[in-house]
Amino acid sequence: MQSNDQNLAQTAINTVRVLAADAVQKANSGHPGMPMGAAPMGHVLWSEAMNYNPQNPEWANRDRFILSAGHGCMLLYNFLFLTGYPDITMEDIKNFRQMHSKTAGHPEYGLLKGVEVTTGPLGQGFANGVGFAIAQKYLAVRYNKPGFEIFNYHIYAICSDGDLNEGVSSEAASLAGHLKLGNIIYLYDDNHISIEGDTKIAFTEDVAKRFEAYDWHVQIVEDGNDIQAIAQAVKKAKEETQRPSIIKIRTHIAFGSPNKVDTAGAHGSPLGEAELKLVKQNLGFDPEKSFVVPDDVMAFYRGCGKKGSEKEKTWNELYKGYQKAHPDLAKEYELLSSGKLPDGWKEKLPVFKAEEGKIATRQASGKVLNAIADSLPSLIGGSADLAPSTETWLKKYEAFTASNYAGRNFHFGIREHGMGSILNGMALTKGIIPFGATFLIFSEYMRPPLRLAAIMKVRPIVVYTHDSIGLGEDGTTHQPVEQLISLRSIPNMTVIRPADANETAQAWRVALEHQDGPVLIVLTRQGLPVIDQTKYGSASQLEKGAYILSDSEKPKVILIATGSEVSLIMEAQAKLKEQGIAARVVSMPSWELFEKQDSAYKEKVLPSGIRKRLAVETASPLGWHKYVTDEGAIIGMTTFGESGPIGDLMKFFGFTVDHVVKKAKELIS
Ligand SMILES: Cc1ncc(C[n+]2csc(CCOP(=O)(O)OP(=O)(O)O)c2C)c(N)n1
Ligand SMILES: [Mg+2]
Repeated sequence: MQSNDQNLAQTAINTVRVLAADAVQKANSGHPGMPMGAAPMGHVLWSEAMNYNPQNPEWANRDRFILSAGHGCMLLYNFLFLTGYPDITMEDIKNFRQMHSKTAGHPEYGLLKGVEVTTGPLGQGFANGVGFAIAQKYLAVRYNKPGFEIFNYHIYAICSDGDLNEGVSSEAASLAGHLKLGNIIYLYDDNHISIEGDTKIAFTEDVAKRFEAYDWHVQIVEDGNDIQAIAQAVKKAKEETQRPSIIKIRTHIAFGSPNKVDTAGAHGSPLGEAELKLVKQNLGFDPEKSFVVPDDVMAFYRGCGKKGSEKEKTWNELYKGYQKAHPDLAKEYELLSSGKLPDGWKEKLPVFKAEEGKIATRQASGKVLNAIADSLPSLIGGSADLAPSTETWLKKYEAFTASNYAGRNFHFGIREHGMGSILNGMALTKGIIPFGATFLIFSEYMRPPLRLAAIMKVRPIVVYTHDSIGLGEDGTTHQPVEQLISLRSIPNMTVIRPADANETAQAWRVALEHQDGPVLIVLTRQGLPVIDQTKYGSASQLEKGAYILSDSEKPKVILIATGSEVSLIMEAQAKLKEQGIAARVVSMPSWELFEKQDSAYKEKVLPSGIRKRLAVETASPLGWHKYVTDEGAIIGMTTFGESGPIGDLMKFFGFTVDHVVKKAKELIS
């Protein structure tokens, strides 16, 4: 009996190998080696280690699986198909890497149910998992009650040499060890091969020692085909609750391929028809047949999937009891995990008065966050060691630490890249709205996760302060110039640069109501006047992306600005008026929100009949041409800034009332 089981397991693993090689061969593109080498660890995960229900890929207490080595996606697709996820069929396996198929060249969240996160850029999945783990810990302390451990899931990942080469895995691993995230179980596909050959050409560190130094629980499995040893190690990793676990598993890329095993050539190219036949012969399959799943293998994996359904049923019973015993908490979780927000939070948004004097938008943002925090328990976040500067600390709440997972403030450390990836993992957990913060210039250090959040249409909120040369003396290295346009160029991204304190409150409202894609709130270091809403209308118009803030009868010229430059063009408008020139002021906090408006609204704000338009923004002028027309002009930054006092900088680079007035007059003369 035992040996029958072993034979079946072996056939099952070989089925996964051959199916992966078949799909890559048919697509004539893809990565066969990784799935062939990692099939045994995949088998352990899907046949016994993980709790999942193919019938409900969104089961709240499912274990999360992340294929950090996203190129090996045929491994994931195979297991989703074989265990019975209804969203994927053999047809989809055969359509691997074809246009509009669910089985894209790297796993894509939202395209195929069961894929927890989009991966491919190496290192990201590893770090996303830390975000998933943080989210699990937060949900567990908030909602678990004695007798009702409703959230006890683990975060599994398979990561590769490439993942561990990438710096972001170090940032994330360091934080995970520090936070004692014992819910993490990572399997390292230690195959000694990456694209250029043997990993020893560039990667000779002692990975086990490295992770021990991060205070991880490290195990080594010498033979990646020994499923008992892998299963045993995973079991131990589950028992370890105080440290994240990594299991270093020595595998062989393209295992089963007589001529390509252990070669870099098997990483990212089809094996070739002839070699594929040899693989099949070698593994006991008919060399003339493709896409074969033996009946007993199918029955076995479908059985594993069914066991998962039973597990969810048991959990559902537990949850029913929880709903009775803790109705308020259950209702809260159900509301927040549905993406809705509790009633009443919007009423908590502060309204700022013009008499209050100047206030930096970062300061206003801090006030807003603290005003709404009580009513939004799902809102948690922090900064990359800049909370005092970014004003993102929730004053009534504690820090999230290894001994206090109820804390809502995160010390991400000076790890912007890691923070970005961790935010994505958090944002992918229903019931959590994460925010992060740093200086706008350091968005440079977190572009990869921002781009992935945009691809996935998930919504971390990122506060970026010190948004221009207006930060002054810190100089060129800290003064953003090209960042705004570069971020605006990412599809599905929403960039909001509010003009004053009230627009800042509205930026938070929009960010919290937005669901499909990251939102960046870009804020000043320097104080800005509060625009009088009783005189100029409500800042809630920010939701439209651009609006007429102040108009004149029959305007000859339209002044357009974002953020700190809005108050500047307001002053310019007044000066122009003194000189008998009618100007309209448009506050344009978000291009993306404006683009979503209908053409009638756009025409109202920027009528095609008024082509003399002047855009003013302390950033690269690139892209503004669209809004100013060929008869307009832009006052922007075409060079880096300089170290100096803000007043001198603004004067030197032309961000003065007189310069705006002069330019506007030039336009209409
Ligand atoms: C950030 C990033 N850089 C480069 C690549 C291109 N790339 C894909 S896989 C890979 C390395 C392959 O080595 P490994 O991670 O060990 O995977 P294996 O060959 O063992 O499957 C590289 C450089 C990538 N996907 N992501
Ligand atoms: Mg490798």
